Amino acid sequence: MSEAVLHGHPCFGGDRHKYGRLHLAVAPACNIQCAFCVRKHDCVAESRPGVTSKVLTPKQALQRVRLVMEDPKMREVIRVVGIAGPGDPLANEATFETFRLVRHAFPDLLTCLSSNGLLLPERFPDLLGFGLHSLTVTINAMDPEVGARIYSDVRLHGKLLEGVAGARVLVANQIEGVGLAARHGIVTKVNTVLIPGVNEDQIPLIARAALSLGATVMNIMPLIPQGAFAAIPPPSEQHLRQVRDANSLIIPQFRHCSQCRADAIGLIADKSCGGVR
Ligand code: CLF
Ligand code: SF4
Repeated sequence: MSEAVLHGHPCFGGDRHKYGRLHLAVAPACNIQCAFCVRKHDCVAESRPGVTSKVLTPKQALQRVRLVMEDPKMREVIRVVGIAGPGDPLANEATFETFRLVRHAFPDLLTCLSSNGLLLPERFPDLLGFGLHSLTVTINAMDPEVGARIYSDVRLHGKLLEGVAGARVLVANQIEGVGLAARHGIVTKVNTVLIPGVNEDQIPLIARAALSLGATVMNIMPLIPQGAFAAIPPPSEQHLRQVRDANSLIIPQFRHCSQCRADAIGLIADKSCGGVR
């Protein structure tokens, strides 16, 4: 990991008490359905991925960056501009336009994107085109049979792929995408949702794949039970710690994730940092 990353990016080992991120919620559409995902576009009370107060256009997003960076306190804190939803960033053209606008106006801010990875291989040239700095791919299974329990459908090029067929394509594209990004010098992280009783046995397989593909860090996050997985109890803190500890023998673990909203702003440790200011 480069010094700039270590010091500046709170989700990649940078000082999370000093440096923060600004999420731009420009990406409402998604191309898969995860069993634990419920997206809301009007919620200021909930703080979790998939939630935003408002979906912004690329121009509104740039305006938001300008407003935030006018505040001297925020200017001290914000190092990263991230797009992480509320849907999948790569499934929304607005993501690319927003990054182009922000890169041009604020070349010193690190650009960061979080995706399910389905479109990574085909959209990778566009990410290289505007100089993406860091990438997160959420991989919850390596085995498509397990993936089929987590992803009810996958939509690619107008085709609906259900069950194992969809999961197989998704996993293949995630693997190809992580490898591409790491080989091109993009700092890459793999996020995995720990879903008790569903994907525990997959996690070491994901960790080994992430390491061999060139990812720098893994982030194992607890399930937030909702949607089709609403009845699954989330892992206890002790369970989560055990899984992180075990997998830290394979690849470094990021342990400070706040499972941010799509419009979060400020320090990742600050749970009140979501919502439009
Ligand atoms: Fe945002 Fe994600 Fe970039 Fe960080 S969040 S797009 S890598 S700038 Fe960070 Fe938030 Fe956890 Fe994500 S704490 S949910 S890992
Ligand atoms: Fe929700 Fe993200 Fe899964 Fe899409 S990829 S269904 S936005 S969790």
